[in-house]
Amino acid sequence: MMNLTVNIGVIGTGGMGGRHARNLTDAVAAANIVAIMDVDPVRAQQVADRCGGATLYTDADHLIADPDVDAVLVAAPDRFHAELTHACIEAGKPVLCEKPLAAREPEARKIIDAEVALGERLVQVGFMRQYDPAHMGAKQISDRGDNGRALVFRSVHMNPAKDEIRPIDDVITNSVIHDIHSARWIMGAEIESVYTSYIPFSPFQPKSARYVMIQLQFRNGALGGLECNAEAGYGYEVDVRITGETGVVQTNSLQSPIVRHNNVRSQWIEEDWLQRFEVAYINEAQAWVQSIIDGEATGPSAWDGYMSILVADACIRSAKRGQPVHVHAPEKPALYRNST
Ligand code: ISE
Repeated sequence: MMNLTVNIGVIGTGGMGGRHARNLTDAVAAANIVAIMDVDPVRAQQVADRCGGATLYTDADHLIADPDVDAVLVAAPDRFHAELTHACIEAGKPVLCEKPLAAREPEARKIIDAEVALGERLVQVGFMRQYDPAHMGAKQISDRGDNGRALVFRSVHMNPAKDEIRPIDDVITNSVIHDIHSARWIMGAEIESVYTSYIPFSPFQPKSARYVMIQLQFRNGALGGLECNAEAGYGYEVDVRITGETGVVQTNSLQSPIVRHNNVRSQWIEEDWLQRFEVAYINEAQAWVQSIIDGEATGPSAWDGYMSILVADACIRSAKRGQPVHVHAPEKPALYRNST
């Protein structure tokens, strides 16, 4: 049984890392930030000041090795997630790693192998939709069987416009990765094959993707459809819809009130994921801290992170080939028997 306070080191203090640091300071019980790392010392200092002070690092390995750090939150750029998570496992420290767990399947496989060799789960992956009340409610109703067997999963993921032309690999591994996890988690089934279609930002940038549609076939015979707009332009929306034998359950997850005024009915749409999933991020971090105190990892595991990347890699291959791609998944290690 750990102490009733978890001393946390945060790696990466950009938008996501800064929000996690704020949540751990203001909203998560039994959490105490003792160390912060960022290559930008000014930003790291600003976040440390916001969190009431912390030891500052510019080298992540030094933060991970700090004896005062019980657990690590990784919110560095995606390309560093796998090596940092692996370093935490080597140090025997619980880690909440933002998605994706890795940029590609082989890196994620190494993390699975390291946890299996250790014989203990230390990794939770930042699939925070699993802690979103709207998603949790939809899964609970679907699991309860109110609509009979779940036949079809659909997700719609509308991203605000960014001032960048995103390659399809990035859209899938950085954005659609959430939808892939939601599909596996809500349906409680593995994905057998994928078929990706997409619209590039322009005909002159054929490897870019502004709109991605992915058809899924699950191993249990269910179907899925993922839609991700990388350039919605009007705001940020994420919703899921599960069609069963006798009915449909779907989230209606705009959080703001509906306003009627001057013969107009309006509803403000969240600007980004930090606003839309504000509660989910707090719930996610609280569950992570509690799992550390309880000494038992919970939530999205390294296996969930691995399987999402395995499917994402298949989605990318399907986009490039223009044909369906089978997902060849290895046997799930016993360590993850309670995982999705
Ligand atoms: C971002 O990194 C997130 O994780 C958001 O949840 C997702 O909606 C967005 O597309 C990603 O870029």
